[in-house]
Amino acid sequence: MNVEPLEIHPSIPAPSANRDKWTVEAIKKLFEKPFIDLLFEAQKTHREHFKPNAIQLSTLVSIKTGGCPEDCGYCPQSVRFNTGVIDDDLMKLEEVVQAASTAKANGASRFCMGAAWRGPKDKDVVKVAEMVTAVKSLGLETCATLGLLKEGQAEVLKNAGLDYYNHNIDTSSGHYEEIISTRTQDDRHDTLQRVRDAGVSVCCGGIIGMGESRDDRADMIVQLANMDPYPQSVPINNLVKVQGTPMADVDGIDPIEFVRTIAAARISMPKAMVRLSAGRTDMSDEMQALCFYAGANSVFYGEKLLTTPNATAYGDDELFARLGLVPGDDVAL
Ligand code: SAM
Ligand code: DTB
Ligand code: SF4
Repeated sequence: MNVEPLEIHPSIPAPSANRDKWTVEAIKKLFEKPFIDLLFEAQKTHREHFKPNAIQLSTLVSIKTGGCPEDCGYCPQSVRFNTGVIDDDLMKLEEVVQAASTAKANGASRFCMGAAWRGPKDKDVVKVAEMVTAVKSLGLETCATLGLLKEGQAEVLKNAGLDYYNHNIDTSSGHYEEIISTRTQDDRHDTLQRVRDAGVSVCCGGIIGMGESRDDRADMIVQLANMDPYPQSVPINNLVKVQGTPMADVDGIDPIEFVRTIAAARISMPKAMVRLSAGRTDMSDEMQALCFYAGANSVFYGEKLLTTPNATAYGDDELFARLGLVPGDDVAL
């Protein structure tokens, strides 16, 4: 009997080993482990793929500040909240190059350009593309976070030399609507797909400490870990509570629970860079050390995040020296 070869429609994605690999139950089981066991497993996983004492440094710059039409409840740059952030137009190319040169001289290996847009217009993308090319020519890895991307925009950035695009899912699917109403999480997944399709590496994570439950944290990690492929870079932010935002007075996260979240990210996304991102000013050195032990191997380095203060470079240098952590971009085995 003649059997016709099975024709797979080109629009149907090929089966993937990663899709649906993790369940919320499996991630919750990780969270429920005794702390020492969880950290040991995370550290073992970490050592299979990364040098245990290496840390990568990224520096952020806000290339367009404030006046954003979106209503992300955590964000000091939303036009809807009175936070005292002073709006600023898109930075000039020379200013960005200057900031990137300084970041490089200070030891950063990745430079991330953030803009307070819902998403860029095509003419904005052309300008950011010029910045990307100029920053890349300094020998830095490039990252941009510009909001939702329309068709074709990721390709323009890729052609300019963009290495990473940061776009976070922020929280669980269930908690999301408590935080943001002007864009859905699906909108974010669409942008992430555009980034992947253009061949740009994905930097995607979220924020902890926004009043979410452990189930929410597990759901967020599952969404990240089941991306196909999972993000190359996973920023885990501790909410920076900014006066004037709806999240200014939310109860903070238990530090041990935060460390557990880092460990769950490391175990479920073994080869990703896990970045201990915003919110380090509220963390003790000991908490940060636990995060590094749990598998975080990157931080934002420099006095400022986008609009809020970061841990100081001086304090970080001291902390890395105390812990024997060696900054550099060569962190993978
Ligand atoms: N406007 C673009 C967007 O939202 O996609 C890019 C910049 S936005 C500031 C990038 C990310 O920073 C947000 O998705 C959020 O995860 C994080 N972020 C913003 N404000 C924060 C805060 N107060 N604390 C912690 N993370 C924050
Ligand atoms: C990410 O996950 N965290 C960074 C970066 N990606 C763009 C932003 C943190 C912003 C903290 C609040 C501020 O400084 O405005
Ligand atoms: Fe705008 Fe981004 Fe802030 Fe949301 S997180 S308000 S999109 S700058």
